[in-house]
Amino acid sequence: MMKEIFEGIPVIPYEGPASKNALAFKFYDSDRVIMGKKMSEHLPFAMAWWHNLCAAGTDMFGRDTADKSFGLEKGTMEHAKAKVDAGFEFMKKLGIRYFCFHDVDLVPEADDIKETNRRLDEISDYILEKMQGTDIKCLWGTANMFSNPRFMNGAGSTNSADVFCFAAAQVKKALDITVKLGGRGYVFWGGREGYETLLNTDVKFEQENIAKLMHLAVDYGRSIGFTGDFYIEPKPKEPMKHQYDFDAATAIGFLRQYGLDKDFKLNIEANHATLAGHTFQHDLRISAINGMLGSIDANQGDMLLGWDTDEFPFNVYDATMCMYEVLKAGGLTGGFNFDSKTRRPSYTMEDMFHAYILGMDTFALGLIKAAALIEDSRLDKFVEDRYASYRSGIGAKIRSGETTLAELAAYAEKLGAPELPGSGRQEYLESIVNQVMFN
Ligand code: XUL
Ligand code: CO
Repeated sequence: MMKEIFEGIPVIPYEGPASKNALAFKFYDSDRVIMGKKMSEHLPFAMAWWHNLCAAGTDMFGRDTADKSFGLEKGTMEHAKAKVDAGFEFMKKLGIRYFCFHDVDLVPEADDIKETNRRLDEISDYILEKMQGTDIKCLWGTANMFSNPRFMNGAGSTNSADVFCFAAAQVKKALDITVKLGGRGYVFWGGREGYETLLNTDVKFEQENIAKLMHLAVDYGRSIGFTGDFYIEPKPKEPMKHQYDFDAATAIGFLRQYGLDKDFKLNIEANHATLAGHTFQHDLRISAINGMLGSIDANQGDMLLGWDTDEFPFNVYDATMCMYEVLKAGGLTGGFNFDSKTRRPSYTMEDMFHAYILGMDTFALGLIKAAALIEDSRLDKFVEDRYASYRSGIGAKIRSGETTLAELAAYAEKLGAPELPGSGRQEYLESIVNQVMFN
């Protein structure tokens, strides 16, 4: 039997809202049926390899606080395997069925890409072995094309054709591994695809090249049997001053302009949406109404801080509004990846579990409350009634396109002046939300 890594931490049980046990779920009850589906099906949670198994609390002002060596020397293949062991033990104890990875989260990057790829073959064989007899799979994979100095000017958007080829090589290998591990999706987060100053940048040229890299990825992915979705993960800033995939609307426009919209959907991250000056719900809605809501990076930012803090989701209102969008969109083809990290002072192994229990319970509560809001139906009814004037008469003609500007102008002149459009009733609707949240 393999040595237990998270000693003293049991399989996390569901104990219900009254439990005071720190290592138990209070709301995430995997088999509970909500609107005809089990919670575990509504909420395909994923562990982010980078934050959970790699990040150790380093920030710009200080080194690691957490020990993620798992008893082995970092930077070795033994340590890479220990991370796999730790990851699988962690997921099993929490009942998590998916993981997400960047290529270089899995293995230490070598100087020569051939050696990095050999290491990726070795580790993915090992992961496959660990997957056997479990229901754990890959949610999505991606290539880290932002940490290595060669990507300082971007990957697809780089000024160097040689660097572009390195990006292509990493995408190819990350796709191979994603397919090998049964991945549902493949993500392009823009990384350094953006610019610092227009004085040295040809924006059109760079965007065309990003699209070229994505087309090449789609062609290659389909050729090796990848049937899942490709995703863009929008983000407005960090690390570049201006990122090309600013928000959902920008990314959708880009995908359509370059003919990528059949193969791509979006992976919406809460903290990225708020950095773009939107609510999380806004970017989910924009994705959903365009048929492009694919997957979610579940985290939250801090409104007092202007950067990507990647905190574990705690805000139940936001999680409720997220699940409201997800339920209305008919669910996700992807899942909920905790692109979240424990705070620097939360450095113990137990904190890793507290963090996931918090995140999973927050989304479970969000699911329960979103279903209750839909079943309550007062919000839906209000929105339906609000647009009633378009269901008959001149409104119906506008909707069906059977009118002209001249006809509408004549109608308005006959009217003299319209009545006010009706109260938006925001405060009333917010009180319904509170009533449902705390009934
Ligand atoms: C960065 C971020 C990434 C992507 C994957 O802000 O969210 O971790 O999710 O590259
Ligand atoms: Co993310």
